[in-house]
Parts: sequence; C-alpha cells; structure tokens
Amino acid sequence: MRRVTLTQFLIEQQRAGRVSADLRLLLEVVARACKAIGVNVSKGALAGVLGEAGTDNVQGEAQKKLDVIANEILLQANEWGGHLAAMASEEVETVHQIPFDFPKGGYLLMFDPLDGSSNIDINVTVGTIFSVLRNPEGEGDPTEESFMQPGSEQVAAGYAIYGPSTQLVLTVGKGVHAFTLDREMGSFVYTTPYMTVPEETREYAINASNARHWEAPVQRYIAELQEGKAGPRGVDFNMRWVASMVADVHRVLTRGGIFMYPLDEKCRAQGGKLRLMYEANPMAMLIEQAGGAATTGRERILDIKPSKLHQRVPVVLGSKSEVERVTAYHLEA
Ligand code: P6P
Repeated sequence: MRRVTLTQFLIEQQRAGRVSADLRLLLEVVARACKAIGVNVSKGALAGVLGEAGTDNVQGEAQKKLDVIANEILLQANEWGGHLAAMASEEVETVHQIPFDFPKGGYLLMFDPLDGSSNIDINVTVGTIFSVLRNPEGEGDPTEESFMQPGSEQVAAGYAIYGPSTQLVLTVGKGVHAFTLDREMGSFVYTTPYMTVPEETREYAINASNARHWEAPVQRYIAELQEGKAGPRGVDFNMRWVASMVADVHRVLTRGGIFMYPLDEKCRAQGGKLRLMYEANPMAMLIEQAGGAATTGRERILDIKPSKLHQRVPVVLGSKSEVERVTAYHLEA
C-alpha cells in the first residue's frame, strides 16, 4: 500500500481548504521538533538527560532535564519559522514573543513540551501536547490577553506520544488522524485515519489515591464502577492510570474509556490539576473530533473563556455516554 506521510496529508488538507499554507508549515515545524524531542527521550541515560534540572517551572514543579530540553527545542524550532506571532509553554511564565528580527505569522502556539515527565526516570511513556489559535491582533504583537480564547477557537491540536513507537496524533478540525514515526526514513507515516472514541466503555482512568478528596458525584460514579456486575452498572470495569495524560488519552482515543482528573479538595484552590490552554483544550478538541465528550464535570471544556495563561481546570473526557453520566450526577447533586 502507498505510504502517505504527514507532509502529503497536510498538503492534501491544504488543497481541500482545511488548512492555510502557514498552518501546514507550522504543523510541520512542530512535528519536526517532536521528532527531536523523541530522539532525546529515547537516549535516556545514554545522553545524560535523566534526572532533575535543579530548577522549578512556573507551576512550582521541579523540572526534569528533559523538560528544559524539550521546551528549548520547541521554542527554537518555532522562533525562526515565520508562522507564529507568539508562543506559550507550561515551562515559561509569560508569553514568549518572536524575536523582533524574525518574521511573524498569524498563529499562536501553546504547548506542554514534555507531559508526564515524572515518568521519564522510570522509562514510562511521555508526550508533547500542542494547541494552535489564530492571533486576534492580525500582524500586531500578541499579549497574554490574545491567548484568552475558548478552546472552540483552536484551529489545530495534537500530541506526540513517545512510547514503544513514536506517534503524532493531530486534528485540524476534520477528524483525528495518527501518524507513526518511521525512524529509518525519519518521516511520520499516516497509520490511523479518523480515530474514534467508542460510545460505550468498560475502562476508566483516575488517580484513585485521591478518592477521599473527590466531590460526592465523583465518589458516587467511581463507587458504581467498582461495584461491577453486582452494582447498578451490571458489568465489571477495568482501571488504568499511567499518570501521563498523553498516554491515558491515547488509550481512550484508541479503545475508548473515560479519563478523569476531577476537582477535589486537594486541587480546588488552584481550580483543578490539569492546565486548560495546553492540556485540557487540545485534548478536548481531539476527543470531540473523535466523537467523544470533554467537560469539567459541569461544563464543556471548549466553551471555557480563559482568564489566565496557566489556568487549571477539572477534566472528565472520553466515551460520550460515560462523560454524560458524570455530568448528570453533578447536576443531581
Ligand atoms: P498525578 C503529569 O504531571 C500530569 O500533568 C498529567 O500528564 C497526568 O495526567 C497528571 O498530571 C498526573 O497527576 O496526581 O496522578 O501525578
């Protein structure tokens, strides 16, 4: 079978009028940066890139060396590209402007350069999450306010997952498509057209050690799953928790399920655990494009009007029937 690469896929999307030339080139730059990040991740101890960087990020979390490396790769790759007006990264407190002597484009890029990096030192799957918005200032310099657009305004979203294989999962608003890195050719090959989240599932993902902190609707929902056949659901469920959102969401996109990081007493003060702009929004766009649902437990994630660059939100996403059940339990509470 003729192998289609990411480049060919994006050119076809451009010919179909779904992406501009600039957006196509931006996504190519991001994909190349993810390949470079994947090379560093896969070297591990051989490249002296494991362990702590000795610094904290804007979230106050200790940075891994690879967090810093991945962030630098994405910033540098995208500065000279000429497609962006500015960037925002989980690892950088403020908006990262394009250097004045570089050409600017009409898009805003947000990313979590290495999601799940606490798994790096134990050699478990991590990923890069990215989201693209239009710059509302046209050719003008964007401010933090320029990024404060609801997730429904995203023109593209995706992630790279550095697992047994390296894959790029992408949507430009017409379905979700997966590409697998051919390491010999160095190109992403189109391997899964139109990923879809099965409506029903028997698998859930949540950090169960937080159970005592959950709100009543979540405690009720999880208790019913754990009762299995004997309980009101009448069937047994399975649980998975990788603690890399990219890995858990990729499983949901691949075989269904529900992924939850709900509001709880531990993270209530920050508004949630996961970040809206470069975790929840891109994953919500992918899940909805794949026929699933993504809410905070109370409202659709893509409808949220952001107020801060590093804003956190609760996340309940995956198989539509399960997400709707969780929302119903919140409304009944
Ligand atoms: P916990 C990783 O740090 C992350 O941001 C997500 O990738 C992941 O789903 C979550 O946090 C894991 O959180 O509390 O289980 O360590």
